[in-house]
Amino acid sequence: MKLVVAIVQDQDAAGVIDALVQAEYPTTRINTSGGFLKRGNATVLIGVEDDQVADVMRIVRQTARPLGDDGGRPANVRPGTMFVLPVARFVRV
Ligand code: 2BA
Repeated sequence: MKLVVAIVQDQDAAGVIDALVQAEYPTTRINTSGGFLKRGNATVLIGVEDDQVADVMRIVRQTARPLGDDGGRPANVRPGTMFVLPVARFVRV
């Protein structure tokens, strides 16, 4: 299992989450801020099986606003930044 940590721009977060939920991926949104610009962004946590990681990353890529369509985003900010972490244990109580 892997945890995908996707940092996306505030204005894109709802669309990214809607697309992930539509595809039946569980998501948790944390409202965060970038350390450099100190502007609000959103961190989306998605815990999935290894073979689902590529699909999750595809959905984030496709639904976060592409470069060139800034939607108010500063030019140097990418649509998304993703980390893929191994999950040692997943427990639901
Ligand atoms: P921020 O830290 O507010 O960074 C916003 C943008 O400012 C970055 O866009 C980058 O273009 C620029 N930037 C960041 N640090 C810089 C520095 N030390 N010197 C010059 N320019 C700098 P992105 O790279 O697209 O990052 C967007 C947001 O994603 C970041 O917001 C941060 O919240 C997160 N992020 C990016 N890389 C990260 C990493 N390695 N670890 C943790 N969070 C990261």
